[in-house]
Amino acid sequence: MSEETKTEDPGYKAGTVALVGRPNAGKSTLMNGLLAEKVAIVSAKPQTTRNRIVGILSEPRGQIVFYDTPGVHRPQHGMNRRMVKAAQQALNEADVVVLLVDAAQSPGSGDRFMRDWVGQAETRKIVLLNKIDLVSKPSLLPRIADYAEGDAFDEIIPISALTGDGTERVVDALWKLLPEGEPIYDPELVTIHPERFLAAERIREKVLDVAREELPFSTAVLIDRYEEKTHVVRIYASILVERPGQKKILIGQGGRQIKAIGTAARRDLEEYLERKVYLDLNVRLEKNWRENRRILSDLDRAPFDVTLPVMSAVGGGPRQGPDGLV
Ligand SMILES: Nc1nc2c(ncn2[C@@H]2O[C@H](COP(=O)(O)OP(=O)(O)OP(=O)(O)O)[C@@H](O)[C@H]2O)c(=O)[nH]1
Ligand SMILES: [Mg+2]
Repeated sequence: MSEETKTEDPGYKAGTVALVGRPNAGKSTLMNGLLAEKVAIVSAKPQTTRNRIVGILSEPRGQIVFYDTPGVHRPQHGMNRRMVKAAQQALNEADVVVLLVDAAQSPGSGDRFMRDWVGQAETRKIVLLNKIDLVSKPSLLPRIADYAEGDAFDEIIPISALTGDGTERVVDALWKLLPEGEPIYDPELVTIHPERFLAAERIREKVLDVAREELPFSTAVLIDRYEEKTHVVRIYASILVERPGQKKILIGQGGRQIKAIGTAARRDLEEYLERKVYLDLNVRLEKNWRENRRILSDLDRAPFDVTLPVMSAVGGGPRQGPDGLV
């Protein structure tokens, strides 16, 4: 950062905030809402976020660097162990931890686990009771009392990440808890991830929109080739599946399903990249990819690595031919 962009303001705050919680609690929705920009993908399916996603909020009073994290769950695959580890690491590294709770679901053992897990963190912490647009106010009272017990949390704030209700209070509370300091990133940035990763995420979001049963958990998107021209971006991506039956479902009768995914993804990408997008989707069978170290390490690096080789995907070799040309 150049000298000129540094702030001399002694009151300037800067720090990191980890958003953690169970899958589907609304972490990504909240981060996007606070940034007023779609950085993280969102879906009604649990376990949507798979890596730490960085979102940057810069204001005259300071900079908040958010870590959106994968929902914490009992991991049954290598991929899921990495997801939970990513959440743990973000929690360990952040200046402030924000626990999101889905207040529209009745409390259970998963919520108690999260409360204790976050409660033990040696940082300042806030708990947010999210989705209050779906619940009656009185029903929140016992939950607020529950989180107030033991004084583990600095604040307990009911919000709706979807409507924005209460979220201003969250930002005010964060400013209070964050340390003074220099901006961590260039205040012009809203995220640090390469476009090609965010493009892959947006494609995966469209897959999640249509996928059912096991499919959401068994798919991943790898960018095989990403070519940027002045007026067009050409994206060649593989959607990984684990079983032949899943490939069939994702392609659909006469290619209908993959075409619908491709059309929705292309529209979204054109809006995001502000250019025409040529999108080639290829459904690829990779048995047990969720245990495959090479694929997992490629997927781990993708959010931060702009120098991934053009054909980063395992299996290598020529593409199987486009079955999702749009
Ligand atoms: N009604 C309502 N729905 C919400 C709210 N916040 C999030 N949602 C919905 O809850 C679902 C999950 O939201 P996400 O933001 O993807 O949740 P997440 O915590 O990031 O989930 P993972 O990435 O799977 O851990 C989506 O369908 C959102 O639209 C809210 O305040 N009210
Ligand atoms: Mg998420």
